Amino acid sequence: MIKRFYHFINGQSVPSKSGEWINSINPATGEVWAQIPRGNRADVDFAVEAAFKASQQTNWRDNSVNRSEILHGIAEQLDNEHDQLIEIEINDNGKRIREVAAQIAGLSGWYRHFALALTKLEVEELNLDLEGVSAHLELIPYGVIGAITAWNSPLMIAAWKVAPALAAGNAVIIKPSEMASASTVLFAELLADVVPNGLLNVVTGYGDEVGSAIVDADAVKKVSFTGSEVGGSKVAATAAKHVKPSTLELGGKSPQIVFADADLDSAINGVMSGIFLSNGQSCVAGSRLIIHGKIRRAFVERLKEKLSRLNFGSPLQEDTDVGPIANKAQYHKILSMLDRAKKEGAIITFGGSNKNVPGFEGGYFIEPTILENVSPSSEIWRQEVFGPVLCVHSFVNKEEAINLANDTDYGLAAGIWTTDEAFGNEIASKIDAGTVYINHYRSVSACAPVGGIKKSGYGRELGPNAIRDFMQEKVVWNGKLAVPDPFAK
Ligand code: TXE
Repeated sequence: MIKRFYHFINGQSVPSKSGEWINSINPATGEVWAQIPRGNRADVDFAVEAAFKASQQTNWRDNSVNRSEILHGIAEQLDNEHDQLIEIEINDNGKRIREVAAQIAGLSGWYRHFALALTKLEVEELNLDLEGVSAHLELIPYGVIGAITAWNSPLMIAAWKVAPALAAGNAVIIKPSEMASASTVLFAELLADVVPNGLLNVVTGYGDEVGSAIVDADAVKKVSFTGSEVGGSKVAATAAKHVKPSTLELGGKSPQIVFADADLDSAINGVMSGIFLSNGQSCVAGSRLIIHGKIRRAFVERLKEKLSRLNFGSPLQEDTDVGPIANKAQYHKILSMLDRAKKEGAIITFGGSNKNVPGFEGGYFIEPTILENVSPSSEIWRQEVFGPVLCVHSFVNKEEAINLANDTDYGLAAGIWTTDEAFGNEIASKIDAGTVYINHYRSVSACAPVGGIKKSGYGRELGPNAIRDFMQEKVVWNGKLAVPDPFAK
């Protein structure tokens, strides 16, 4: 039975006005398991109208409804219902249950964090260098926020946008990826009795139909986007046309730099988790291993040995190590990039092909892959693969390591492995990236901003300013002295 999901607008599940549907394919089997509405501008207009109306309610804007309590309510509902969301997200994007369960169990934490952070937002008195006046800063919500998300971690990416945006007093319209929309729709439905109508809406469909219409809508005053560089640059262009801000969290080509003094067990595990968890379909995937020449051979041999023990299978199975790639387009993109890499001279020293997994013959499985002899000018070294592909390059000194790491259009994350803490910090200060990890990889916290430099995007999510980023500043001046005649002679 193919399950149908709907848009969620103004507290109700509604089909698309077009009456058209998009098939959701289960990447483990290659079969259609659900359908989502193919939204259009009319659906977006409907959602924008509802969101605008909801965002203008005085008790929401001035927080007399207690937004913090509503966020706590979201967290509680997520804790009660998270099991339902896990399987649905896996059906859509094929991520392993161990990873998805951990992510979804953690969702309530993001909402609770912002419920608390909201209570600490205050009207700020400004310290002026002027006499006879005082001024204070008020923070006002934008109104309606457009949240456009990607297929790799739909609910976690949504949480990073929805929680602070609601905390700030906005209404939100989420456009999940057409490749993995179901969990976001169910999430909104589960909150029907928790979040007042119109404040949380989901419109599904294609980026150039629904996504672009959201960015183009006058009442949408800010857009937060996670996805590809191409999508992000279109979003930014449309947003600029309307003079509205956008935050872009885009791709990466993150380096993992391993120095000769590194704790090799940790470094190997860190490099593995950086690139092979989620099949490398993670914005911070540590896809370039830059390693001291002295330890390279032994390091790669140990990596290969560990990879050879991983078992492929259903992402719903607890003991599966490698599930499918999230969708057919991504599967073909990875395989064709591997083909071109070989033509450019890279040598595949592990994996390199698709994988036939018994019982899942229609699934999109690819072997974890290690490429050596990779030229720093080749496509595979420079472009984001978003797949389980690790490119290896050695260095002889720290200057070469830093140059290799920074010679990229991206700047999302980087890993540094060394037992010398001061040296690690010195290298970190020279790496161009929004996040640098020393002797671990992948931590995220609501207290630490996430985002990129260069073509990895701009603006930040999470961190101490996350709620303020969804608000605008207004300065209110108070005169304390009689105002003199400006033309007095
Ligand atoms: O991204 P898209 P895709 C990278 C990764 C991957 C590639 C393509 O390299 O191979 O992007 O993935 C919406 N106006 N990342 O095709 O198309 C789209 O519908 C408004 C990195 O999924 O950018 C979806 O909801 N919206 C990334 C979202 O944007 C538009 C995670 C992302 O889709 C739009 C995913 C438009 N014109 C992919 N065009 C990361 N940083 O983690 C598309 N969309």
